[in-house]
Amino acid sequence: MKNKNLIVILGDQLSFQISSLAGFDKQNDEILMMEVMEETGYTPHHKQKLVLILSAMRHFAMELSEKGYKVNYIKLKTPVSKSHFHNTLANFIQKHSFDKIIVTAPSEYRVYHEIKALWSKLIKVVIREDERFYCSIESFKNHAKTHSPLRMEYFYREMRKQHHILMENNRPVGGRWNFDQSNRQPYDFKISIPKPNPIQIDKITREVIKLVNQYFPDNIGSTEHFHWCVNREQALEQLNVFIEHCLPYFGRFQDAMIADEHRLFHSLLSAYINIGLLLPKEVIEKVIEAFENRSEISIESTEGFIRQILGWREYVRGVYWLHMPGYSEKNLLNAINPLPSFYWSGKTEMACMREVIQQTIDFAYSHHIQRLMITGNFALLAGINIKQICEWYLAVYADAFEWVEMPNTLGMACYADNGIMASKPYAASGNYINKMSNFCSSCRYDVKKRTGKDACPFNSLYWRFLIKNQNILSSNPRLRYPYATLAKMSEDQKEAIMNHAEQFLKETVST
Ligand code: FAD
Ligand code: DLZ
Ligand code: SF4
Repeated sequence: MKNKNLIVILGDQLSFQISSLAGFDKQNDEILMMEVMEETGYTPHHKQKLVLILSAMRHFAMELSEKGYKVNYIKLKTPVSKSHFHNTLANFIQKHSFDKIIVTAPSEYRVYHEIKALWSKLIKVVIREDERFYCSIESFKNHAKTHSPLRMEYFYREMRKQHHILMENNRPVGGRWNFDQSNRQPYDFKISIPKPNPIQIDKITREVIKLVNQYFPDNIGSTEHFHWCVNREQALEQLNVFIEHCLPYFGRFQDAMIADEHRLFHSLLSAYINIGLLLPKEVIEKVIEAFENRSEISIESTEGFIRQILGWREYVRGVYWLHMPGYSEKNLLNAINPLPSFYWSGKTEMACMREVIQQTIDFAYSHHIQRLMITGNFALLAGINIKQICEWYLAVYADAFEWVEMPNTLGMACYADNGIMASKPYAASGNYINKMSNFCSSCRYDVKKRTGKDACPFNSLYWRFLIKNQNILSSNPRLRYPYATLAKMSEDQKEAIMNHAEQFLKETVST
C-alpha cells in the first residue's frame, strides 16, 4: 500500500509551486485548506485584507480541484466557534485516515510553533522549506555569522552575485550597486499617474464580502472599495500593468507622497507576493526582461525595484527568523506611550497623518515611504508603545504578515532593535515631509515653526526625540549633524521645544 499524505496549504501559500505540493500523488494524496477563527482574529485585520485572503484561498482551492487535486476545504464557522488550525485538523483526521501531513514551513513563528508543538502530537508532520525565497533561513543564519553588524546593503550585493541578477562579468550593471541618490525626487505633477485596472468581483468574492461584513462588522475599513486581485491570473495582469506604465517612473518617484494618490508609481504587488499569487522570482525576471527590451526603463528604476524584493524583502525575513522569538520584545528606546485613537479613525489635524491613515482605511494600502516617514516616523518620535504600533501595522495593511511587518515596524520605523534593520533611526522633522509631499500646504499647522500654537508637531517632537535619547543615540556617526545642530541651541530654546512637545503629547497621544 502506498503512503497517503495530507498536504496542508495555509492561506499565504496559494501557489502551485509551493514545496508541499511537490511529488503530490493524485491517486492517493489529498489537500486540506482551513478557514479558521484564530487566523481571522489574531489581530483585527482590515476588512479588505480578510476578503482578499479568504477569497484568494477559495479561488485557489477551486483551481486545484479543476486540475484534479482532491481538495478538502473547510469554510469559516461563526465567530464563536473558536476554531484554530489545530482543533480543525484534529477533527478532520479523526474522520479520515492519513499516514502523514506535509506542510510548507509557515511564514510566521506563531504558526510554526503551533505545528511543532501541537500538530505533531496528532500525526507525523513533515515540514518542507518555503522555496519561494531566494535565501533560505539557514543561509541567512550563515550570512549573519560572518557579517556583524548585519547590513541590508552587503546582504543584497551577495544576493545579486549569487543569483546573477543585474550582473555583468561579476560587476553590477550600470557600474553601481545602488542608485538611491537618483531615487529621491518629489512628484513633479508632469507625468500622469496611471489608473489601476478595475477588478471584477465574482460570486466567490461577493460571498466572502458578505461573510466578512457579517462576522467582522467592527474591523477597520470597508469592503466597498475592495480593489484586490484574488487569483493568479488577475495578479499577473497587475504585474504587467505595473511594468508597462509605472516601472519607468518607479525609481524617480519612489519616495514621493501626494494627497489623494495612494499608488503613484508603486506596484501594489506585496500582498500577492506574500500570499503566493505571484512568485518573487517571476516578478524580478519580468522586470529584468522589460529593462533589457525597453529603453525608457532605466537602471535606476530597475535596480530600485529589484532592491526592494531581492534585498529588503529577503533581509527582513532573515532578520525575523534569526531573532525570533526575542525580537518581538525589543524596545531600545523604551517606547511606551499609548497608540492614539486617530491611528484607527484618521481624525487628526495633522494633514500628513490624516491623509495616510485615510488612504489606509480606504484601501488597506499605503506605500513604503508613507508607512515609514509619516505614520512610522510619528510613532518613533512620539515614543508609541512598540507592541501597539506593531499590532496596528499588522491589522491595517492587506500585505501584513508578522514576518515582514515586525522587522519593518519595530526595527526599521521604530529603531527598537538597536540598529539591526536600520543603521540610524529614520527620524525626520516636518521639513522632510514638506520636501517630499504636498501635505503641508493643506495643513492647519505651519511646517516652518517649532513652537507656538500652530507649530508643526513633527518639529518639536523631532528635537525632543534627539534630546530624550541623547545618551543612546549621540554616538551614532549618522546622527552627527543633527546632534551638532542641537548643541548650538540655547538651553531656553531646548526647554521651549521640550515643553511644546510634551504639551502636544499630553493633549494628543494620551487620548
Ligand atoms: P513597491 O514599492 O512597489 O515595492 C516592490 C516590492 O518590494 C513590494 O511589493 C514588496 O514585496 C517589496 N518591498 C518593498 N519594501 C519592502 C520592505 N521594506 N520589506 C519587505 N518587502 C519590501 N511589507 C509587507 O509586505 N508587509 C507588511 O506588513 C509591511 N509592513 C511594513 C511596515 C512598515 C512600518 C514599513 C515601513 C514597511 C512595511 N512593509 C511591509 C514594506 C513596504 O512598505 C511594503 O512592502 C510596500 O509598501 C508594498 O507596496 P508595493 O507592493 O506597492 O511596493
Ligand atoms: C491571514 C490569514 C487569515 C486572515 N485567515 C486565514 C485562514 O482562515 N486560514 C489560513 O490557512 N490562513 C489564513 N491566513 C493566513 C495565515 O495567517 C498564514 O498562512 C499563517 O499565519 C502563516 O504563518
Ligand atoms: Fe504634517 Fe507638519 Fe506638514 Fe502638517 S505641517 S502636514 S503636521 S509635516
